Amino acid sequence: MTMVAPGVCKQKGCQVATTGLCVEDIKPVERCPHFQPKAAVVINAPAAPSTKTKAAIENPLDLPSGKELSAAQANDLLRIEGGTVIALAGDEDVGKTTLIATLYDRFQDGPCAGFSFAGSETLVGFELRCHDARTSSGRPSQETQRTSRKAPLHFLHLRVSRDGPQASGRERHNLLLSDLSGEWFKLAADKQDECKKMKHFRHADRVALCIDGEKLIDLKERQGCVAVAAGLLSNLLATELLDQSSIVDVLITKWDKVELDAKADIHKSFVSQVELKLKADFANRLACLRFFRVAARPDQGSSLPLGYQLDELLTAWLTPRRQLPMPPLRFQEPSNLRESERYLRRRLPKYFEPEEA
Ligand SMILES: Nc1nc2c(ncn2[C@@H]2O[C@H](COP(=O)(O)OP(=O)(O)OP(=O)(O)O)[C@@H](O)[C@H]2O)c(=O)[nH]1
Ligand SMILES: [Mg+2]
Repeated sequence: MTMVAPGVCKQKGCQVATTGLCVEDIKPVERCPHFQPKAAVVINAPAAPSTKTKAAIENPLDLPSGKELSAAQANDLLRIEGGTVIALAGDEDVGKTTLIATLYDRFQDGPCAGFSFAGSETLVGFELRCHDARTSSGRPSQETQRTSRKAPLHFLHLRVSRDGPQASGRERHNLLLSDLSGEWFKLAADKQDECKKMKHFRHADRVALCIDGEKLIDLKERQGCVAVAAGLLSNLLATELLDQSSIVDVLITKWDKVELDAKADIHKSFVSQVELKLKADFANRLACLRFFRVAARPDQGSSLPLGYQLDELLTAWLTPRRQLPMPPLRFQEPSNLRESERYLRRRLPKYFEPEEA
């Protein structure tokens, strides 16, 4: 209910504040020189529920959705438990999301690469991604929903474990896999300004750059898809999101399509040439550049198993990386440096001018 208090009057005997009537009988009361209007006051109106209250009613414990982790949530998990971050990259439809979903699916039948499933903070997200590929979805063919370009960067999480060295109990590892629409990678391959936005690459332990095997066997498509992969690597290096400490795995996806093609041998030799060219152009600018031929979800006619080569990939991803040797000093250090300055010079020598000979 809304009531408006009329105002007050200083005149002796005037009860305008309670009756609304002027002692001088001036109408309307606002015209009386002694009348002082009050600000309109809303009394007894039920308070509109704040958005916070509404959210608290819908999700009283503020539980995570289980669909995916934001970059901030992934950071929190890494800070508390540690883990390995894999930044997936590659053009639209190359098979990034399918690879993530199949990695989870592989654990449904038992251990994978010696590791057992030990939980996930994004179970709902994995199940949603796997659903369309399963017969229970009622779809005639295996499909994965396209990742929306509007979806911000997000991560899927797998916790795996295996017996550690004797008496040390079970080892547990967290794997965080980024999922981002291929449209962003196409832009990033084209323009360095777009590439700069992909800051998560700087913090990734490994990059998995996917090239579409189905396009590599198509004469009209193959040069274009190699150009996107090379452009992306080149821009990630130029923008210093990757450098000589980065590990990049190039994944030739949908390998079942290559194997099934009538001209498989010719296509395999083209793929080998592509791998050699990428190695020649980029290997010495990275800590490691390796190649895997994978089929996350082979077509039904293929003899390749579900998740072909994913065990090898998982082993590589979960192997602790070797400590990089300290880069050799390229110049004489001044003797009066503080220890922190000495350390900076060793770690980031490119930011210091070499001493005059
Ligand atoms: N034959 C075959 N098809 C595959 C394989 N992996 C993925 N696909 C199919 O390729 C299509 C695209 O896969 P996605 O995983 O959605 O590709 P994406 O890279 O995530 O695409 P965006 O989200 O658009 O960037 C889907 O229809 C998959 O079923 C594979 O190993 N073999
Ligand atoms: Mg996707």
